[in-house]
Amino acid sequence: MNQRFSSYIAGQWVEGDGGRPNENPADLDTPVGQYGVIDAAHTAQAVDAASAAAPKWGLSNPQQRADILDAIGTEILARKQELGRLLAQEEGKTLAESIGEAGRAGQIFKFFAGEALRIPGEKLASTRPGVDVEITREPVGTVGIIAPWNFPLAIPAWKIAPALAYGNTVVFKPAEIVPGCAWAIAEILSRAGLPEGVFNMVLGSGRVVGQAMIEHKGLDALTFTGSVPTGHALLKQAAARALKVQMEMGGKNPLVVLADADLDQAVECAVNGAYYSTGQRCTASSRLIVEASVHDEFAARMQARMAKIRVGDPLEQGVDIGPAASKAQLDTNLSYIKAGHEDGGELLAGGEQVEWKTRGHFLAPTLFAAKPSDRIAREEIFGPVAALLRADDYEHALAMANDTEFGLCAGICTTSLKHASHFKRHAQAGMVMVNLPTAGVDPHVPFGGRKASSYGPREQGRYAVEFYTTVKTAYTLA
Ligand code: TXE
Repeated sequence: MNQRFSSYIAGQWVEGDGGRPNENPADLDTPVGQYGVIDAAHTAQAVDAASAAAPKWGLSNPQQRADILDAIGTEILARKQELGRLLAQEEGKTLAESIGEAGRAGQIFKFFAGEALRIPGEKLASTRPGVDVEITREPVGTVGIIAPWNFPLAIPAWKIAPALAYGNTVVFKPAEIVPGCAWAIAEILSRAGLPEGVFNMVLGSGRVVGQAMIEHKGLDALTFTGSVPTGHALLKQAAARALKVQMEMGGKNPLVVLADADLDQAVECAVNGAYYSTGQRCTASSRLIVEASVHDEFAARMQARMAKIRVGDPLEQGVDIGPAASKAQLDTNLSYIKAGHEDGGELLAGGEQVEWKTRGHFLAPTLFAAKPSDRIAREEIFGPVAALLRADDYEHALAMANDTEFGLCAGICTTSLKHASHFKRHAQAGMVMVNLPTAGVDPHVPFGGRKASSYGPREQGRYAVEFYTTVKTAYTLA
């Protein structure tokens, strides 16, 4: 395949400037396609088009919105193999994971098709005689979506679908290295019956296109998923102009393994959570906190299990882990492996690049026995590199789990109801997993974290209504 991916603005395809290669991180000599980037002026046109379409779309019949979203979901589900293949080639996730993600994107559109018909409201008696009070929800207006590369179908889906369901218009900016998936989504939406300007997709850099979007006065709200530094920079700009924002940023998620855990199950949770999707999940388990009495046994079982993990081309059968999504991400991973050694960690597995038939960003899944103060145990890496930490007992493990600037997800493997219940209550995270990998969530319930991981209302499920609508309180004297 060597396709050219372009932007979609006001119902038209806009080629943009230059043919930038869209790399396949598993085969650098065979790009997936090319894409053109647009400039600030084109971005402004996209926000103008979305603003112009917002009043009418905001008052559209919810059945119309439901039907459109349902049809989009149906098409994505019917084409999940093909879309999954594109995702695997462009981002490097294994084909099975990529098809799963495409399926999830389809389900999310279907979920929000239903939600379009269930926009909640309340009617209360007033404190004044004869007065009724109604609380209704209305669209925010024009929503800017800035998305990362690690879930190039699912994250756009969980932002675009609720935005449209609740009557907002959209300008969607994907990450630079995944234009193909963004184009595929836009292509499906372009045929779904949305009025002109309701959905726009803009390809280009964060610095030019992302900035032009945020600075445009027509934008009413911004939803962002990405790194902490970018998120915080955007938060300041949003605050300066009182823009409604929702931010999903990093994680440094702990998986606690207690002495009473089923160790085979704990190893599977750790391998899945730390290494699947090449560790490129904000919910990845990057700190494995193990009770001292089973620490060495757990380490040995991890080494044995990790020796069986196959790294390679995500399209090939039997491959468990694909490449890092980009050279920049691979370099980050390698720099943290160096930091792991420098800080005195003991390398238990991996630590080096992997040769494959094609040139790609392949890295062996890596495990260090580390200290809680080591950089690999404190900073988000976003690659297949995890730190194994020793805890004296449950209380110590819980304290270590919470000793982080992040608070997205926390997991525990235990057969103790007492410890599981205590952990669910005391883990300082937006999501908690018991005997499950920290990564892997349902699409119909809230997703998000605390502390530096998230800002603003939760995403997904019925809680998405908080961000994508604004509340109106109306008083009537009958
Ligand atoms: O993120 P960025 P990148 C972390 C992870 C990864 C690192 C870098 O640690 O290694 O971030 O990834 C847009 N104005 N996560 O560079 O820069 C950008 O174009 C407006 C964790 O991809 O935050 C892209 O669309 N927009 C995270 C989006 O922001 C700007 C998932 C994210 O890019 C912009 C992804 C600007 N000035 C990365 N600068 C998670 N935990 O889920 C950039 N962008």
